[in-house]
Amino acid sequence: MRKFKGDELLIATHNKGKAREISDLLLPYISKFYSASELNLEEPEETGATFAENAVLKAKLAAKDSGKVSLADDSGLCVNALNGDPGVYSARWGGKNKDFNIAMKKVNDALGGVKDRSAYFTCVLAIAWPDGHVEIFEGRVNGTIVWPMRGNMGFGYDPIFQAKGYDITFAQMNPSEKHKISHRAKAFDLLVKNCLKG
Ligand code: ITT
Repeated sequence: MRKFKGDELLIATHNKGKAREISDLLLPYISKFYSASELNLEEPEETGATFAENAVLKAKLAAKDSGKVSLADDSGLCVNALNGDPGVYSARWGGKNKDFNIAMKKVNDALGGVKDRSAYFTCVLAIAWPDGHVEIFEGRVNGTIVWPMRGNMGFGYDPIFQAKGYDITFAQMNPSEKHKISHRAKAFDLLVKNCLKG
């Protein structure tokens, strides 16, 4: 596995909520971050059929366009009774305006009266070097879809996701609490252990 030895990293995301969480999680390890939007990098079309394909596509393109080692995150909410939807389409369920109130309502409406409201968030991180080398890591957190929405922290689907063993949603948790258990935090643990340390 290739180690990242530099101290500058490009975060290949145009999602502000994600960028905030990623910089929180990487703060102890990286001294300088760039973001894809700050460098005016084009937002690629996510044509992959899986989280891993999309994460690799985003990281490789950013590394090629910027010449910097780039980290991409492809993530989403998978609802078991909906056969894993919205899944890789999680961002797209918010429509053109990325309105997650609409997306969350769509999830709840699709569930209707179904008893099984189990779901998980997944996060695949891809770190790509300008020479095309890539490493990938995945994290998941299991939980339940709740309704109505609760809380105003976090981003995306956080107001309707309650992790297993908790009675508050991700949007009701302080960021430091979410960072202890989230799908993103788990993927980051693997990234740090395998690529950033030693
Ligand atoms: P980039 O591709 O530019 O990173 P994006 O928002 O398009 O931004 P994705 O394609 O990975 O990112 O879509 C993931 C969606 O899943 C994202 O828009 C959120 O709505 C949702 N999501 C991912 N992680 C989440 C989290 O921790 N809490 C709530 N929602 C999350």
